[in-house]
This record gives sequence, structure tokens and C-alpha cells, in this order.
Amino acid sequence: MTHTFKLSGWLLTGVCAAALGASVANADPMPAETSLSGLEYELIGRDDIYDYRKLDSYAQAPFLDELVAAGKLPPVEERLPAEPLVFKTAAMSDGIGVYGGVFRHVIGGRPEGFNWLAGQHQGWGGINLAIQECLVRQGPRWQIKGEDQSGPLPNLAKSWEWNADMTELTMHLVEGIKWSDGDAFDTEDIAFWYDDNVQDENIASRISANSFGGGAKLEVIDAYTFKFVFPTAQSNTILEGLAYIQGCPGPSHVLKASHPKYDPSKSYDDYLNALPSDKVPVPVLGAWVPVEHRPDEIVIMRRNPYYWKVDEAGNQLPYINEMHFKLTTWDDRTTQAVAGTGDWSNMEDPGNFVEALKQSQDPAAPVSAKFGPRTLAWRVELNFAQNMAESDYDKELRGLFRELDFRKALSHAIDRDAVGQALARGPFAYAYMGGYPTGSPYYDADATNFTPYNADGAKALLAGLGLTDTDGNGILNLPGTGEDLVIDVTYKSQRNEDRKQVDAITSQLAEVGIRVLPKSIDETSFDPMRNSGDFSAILQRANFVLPTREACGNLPVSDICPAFHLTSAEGRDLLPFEGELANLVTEFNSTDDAAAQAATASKMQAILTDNLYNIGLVQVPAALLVNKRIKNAHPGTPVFMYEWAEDAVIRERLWVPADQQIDELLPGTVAEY
Ligand code: BQZ
Repeated sequence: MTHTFKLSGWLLTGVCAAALGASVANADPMPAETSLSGLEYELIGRDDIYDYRKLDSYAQAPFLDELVAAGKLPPVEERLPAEPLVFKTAAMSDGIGVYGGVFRHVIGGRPEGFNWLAGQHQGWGGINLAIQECLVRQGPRWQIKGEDQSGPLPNLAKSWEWNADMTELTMHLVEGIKWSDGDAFDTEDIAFWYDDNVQDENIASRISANSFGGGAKLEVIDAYTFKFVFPTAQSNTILEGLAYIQGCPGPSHVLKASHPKYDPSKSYDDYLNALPSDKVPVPVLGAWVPVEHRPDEIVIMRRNPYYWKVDEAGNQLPYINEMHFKLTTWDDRTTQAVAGTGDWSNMEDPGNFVEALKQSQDPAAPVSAKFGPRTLAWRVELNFAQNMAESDYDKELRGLFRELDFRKALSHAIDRDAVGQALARGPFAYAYMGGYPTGSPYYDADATNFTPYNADGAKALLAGLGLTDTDGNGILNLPGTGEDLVIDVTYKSQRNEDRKQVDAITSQLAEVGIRVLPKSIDETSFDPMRNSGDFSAILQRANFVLPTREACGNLPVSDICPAFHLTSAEGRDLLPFEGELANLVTEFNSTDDAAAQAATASKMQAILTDNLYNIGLVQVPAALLVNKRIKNAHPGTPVFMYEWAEDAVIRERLWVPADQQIDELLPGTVAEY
């Protein structure tokens, strides 16, 4: 494993998989990688970031004192849990903060709706993550040293324990958390989330029915205690599936009324749309509450007066009163961060890198920029569900996708250096073969099979599959239907970086006689399209750094996963190596021994890249742009590691010095229900 970036202590002790002998013999080794990462920081212990305890006294944002005095809110002690979550000062890069001001996000997504239990998103870019709180938390793990990497951190669940044979996981909620409308958060919300959403097959929740621990049953013990009973022995790794975006309960006191189980006059469609995007406020457990949504313009969020986290001086968090999500484009997120009209960007379009970095070098620039390791990677997903193809043409095409020689031909036809240069001139891009990107703690270069650019090799493989240009139009013809080999490649219209890669591979594949037909669709419609399996091929960012994060998007972990290989009514036509992958996921989850997991991950990497499960394109480092006004944004925060940076940076702890605060649009107010 050759991590060259300078993250002190970054290599988790003992996870160097190559040293464990898990590497495989490859035709071609990966070319040498040069790191651009400038991150250097000290790693800390698991318990150094926060704990839960009662403090002697509490304070709140001054305008809330007035609301309490006016009888509009109960006193802060009554709004907080008996033992709130307490952020430790020593782990804050700028220490305890002051109240007030605005944090300005800019995003390219649009809120689909607020029923996240039914799978809806709120527009991404940190808005989902500001609204939803989950049983456990992944983001801050980037800062924790290897020997303490024993799984996700507590959050709504403050602790948990297992029975002796690891078939029962008992979890303890923080007692006395309230929703932002003052309603109690307790196991009624947990039972509603799990029994009436996750386990209800009519609802497309973020955990598919019967997939959590092989179909765990939930038992409520009391208002704050519950347990999962698993059909087979588990490990701590199962907890990873209870972090964002999967383990995040919703307001049962509002949603039950629209759920068909509780009101048979309601349909599942009614339920899905129970909290439409134009109806705010909604009750949340997050630090800010959406109070105004002007479509295509802005979502304004105000501090949640019932938020259940404090600092060591007893100040109720968050420090920042108001959060904006300007609804524009992803590129504009970077433009506005550089210009200083936005406070944050995960700079992930390499086309912006050079200019943004140049501008942020100026000491007077409003923004600082730090590159992390390469964790952003793009891939082409080929649809393997041949038995779901509707036309003869699609049946034949998907049959080809299922041939390793065809996938190798595609990989050989792609000049990844040229794809990288099409994205941005310079040293940013590195070849990506699928599987873990080089910035993943599980990347193993020796287990990665490189299938490099070799147009003649591609042509020979295609000829070997019986593909020849029978009508002389420069495009190969399918041996069965005789039609031209045309592959529809769908991508997100708002993503310039995706479009540039589609363009690059369109001309590269044309060189070997394959015609790509690019099809762009809106980002909001993209996920439903992908989940339906109604596509030939997709080009998108992989988001595959850990095997446990949204595993369904990447690996064959259940009948509806991944979306590029769904199960038809006739059954599952798995490729042989997919069965091995599924077993490796089980193997990974069955242990929490870091070295054993790394060895398993290396085996996955070998299978994924030997078989070209996806056609990897390029991988790049991302830079996090944060406005210099913002305090406590730790300079080591990676854009994407255990979770996106919006989670990893711990926004409830961010603050802005009083003289640099921006005027609030809705000063003095909180959500009114
Ligand atoms: C980060 C992230 C926070 C989703 C989304 C979006 C969706 C995917 C992915 C990223 C955006 C930003 O990514 O690009 O920088 O702010 O939101 O959630 O691309 O379309 O489905 O998985 O997270």
C-alpha cells in the first residue's frame, strides 16, 4: 500500500493489506501515484471529541433568553436532555465560540421532500445532513487514531452492548432529546423508523427491507432502550449501517397520520409526500430547522431551540443562528466560495481547481483551500440485468456487458490520462480502476489490476467477441441483432465534470467502433431512474471509500443492490464473481478486527478490478474551501472519507467572531409550528 500523502499517523495501524499477503498477481501494476495532499494534523482518541454528561448550568443564544422570558419557549435546562452531548474544548481547533451570524451554503441539488424515512433527500450538499441526526455518526472519524477505530461514534444512541453470542445489540438513546417542535424523541420514533419504514417493503427507505443484519427484529425495552435481535451472529461493524443516511429516525408524531398502517385511507404515495418540500417548518433533530423554502432560490434554516448538544461551558449549540442553502449549481458553490459570497465548497470539479487555487493563494482571499487524498473517483456502471432487458437489442447488449472480454475491451479503449486532462490540465487526475480509490484506508495498489489504454488490444478483444463492422459505417455491429453497437450513457446534467468525461470516452470509444450516445438527466430524477434499473450505462462519481457506506450502491448485498444489477421476476442472474463479492461483504461485516477487514477489502479490490465490475475512469483529490471567518473548521477535514465534510467538520461547533458575522435574514426568530 503506497500512501504518499503526508497525513501524520494516517495509516491505521495494521491495515496495510499488502503486508498481509492479500495481494494478487497482476498483468499490469498501477502506475506510480503522486499525492497533492497538504494535510498534516495530529490524530486524537475516540473519546476526545465529545461525551455525554450533566453540566452545572447552561446558556443559550441571547435572543432565546428573550423568547423564554416572553413565555414562547421553556427554559433551556428543560429543553436539553438530562445529560446532553458535550463537545470537548481541547478538540476544537479555535475553542469555545460566540453566538450569532449566518453560515452560507450553496448547493446544486433541490429538496425532494422532507420524508427522509421514505428515502427522500433534501437537496444534498449538507442540507440533508443539517436536518437529519442518526443513531451513530461517521464523519468525525477521520480525526481518530488507528487503534481507536472501533467503529462509528455515538450520537442519538449514546451507548450499546452485545449479548455473549453477538445476536442481540441493545442500544441506549440519550434520554430527553426533543424534536425541534418540543415533542419527545424516544423509542416510539425508533419503532416507527424500523418497523414501519425500513421493514415495510412498500417504502423505499435507505435500508432495504430485511437487509439489516439479515433481517433483524426490533424489540423496544423502554422509552430509551431497544434492541436488535439478529438471525445470525454479528460484529460491531453492523453499526456502520446505522449512521447517516440509513439510521436516521423521523418525526413519528407527524408522519404516523399519513402512513397506511395507521390510517388505511392513506396510500403509500400519500405517505411519501407527507412532508412536501414546500411545507416548512418540519420537526427535526438537527441543529437547524428549515423555516423558509423559496424554490430555486434558497432554503433558510434557523437554529433549533431544542438542540441537544452543548459545549463544555454549557452553551447550547449550534453557535451559528442561521444557515442558508442557496439553490444554484454545484459549480457555483465553488465560484461563490472563492468570491466570498458562500462559506463552503467541496471543490470537486477539477475544471475549477487551478483558478480556485490560484485565487485562494492570495493572502487577501476570503477562503482557504486544502487538498486531501484522492477520494473522488468516477466510473461507468454497466447494466448486468440481462433478464430485465425489454428489447432484443438490450438483451444482446447486456449479454455483452456480462462478458469480461467486453469490459476489458472498454477499459483498454479508454485513455485515462486523456480523460484526466479533459477534466483539468495538470497533475490532478490518476487512473481509477474501480473499487477503492487511493485515498481510501482500504486501497491496496498491489491488489488493483490495471487494464491500461491499448486500443489495438481493445479491437482484438472486440473482434474475438464476433463484433465486426458489417455495414462499413465505422460502428461495430452486434453478431445477433446485427444492429450498430450503440451504448446510451446517462449522466447528471448539472455535473460539468461528468459531462466532460462522457465527452472524452465518447470520442475514445468511437476509435474502436463503439458509439456512445450521451443522455443527460436532471440530478433530482437521477436516483429514481438509477434505482429503477431502467438504463444501459451510467457515468457518475463512485462515492466508494468504505465497503460499509451505502454498500447497496456498490455491491451485491441484496436483491435490489446494486442498481446496475437488479433481480428480475425470473430471479437473480448473478455473475459468478458477484457471489464472491457478496461473501466478502459478509466476511468484512463479521469482524471488527482492522487487519482482518483490510485483508478482506484487498480481496474485494482484486475481484472488483480483475473483473472490471465497473469501468473506472479517473480519481482526483478534492479540496475543501472554507471562508476564513469560520472558526473551528479543522484544517485537516477531508472532503470525503467516512462521510462528507459537512458531517466531518461538525458544523454545530462552527462559529464566527462577532465583528465578522453576517446579518441574519430572520433575526430573533425560531421555527413556529
Ligand atoms: C457533498 C454531498 C453531501 C449523493 C451528493 C449528490 C447526489 C448523490 C451525493 C458533495 C453532494 C455533493 O453529493 O456533490 O460534495 O456536498 O452532496 O451530501 O451528488 O446526487 O446521490 O450520494 O452525496
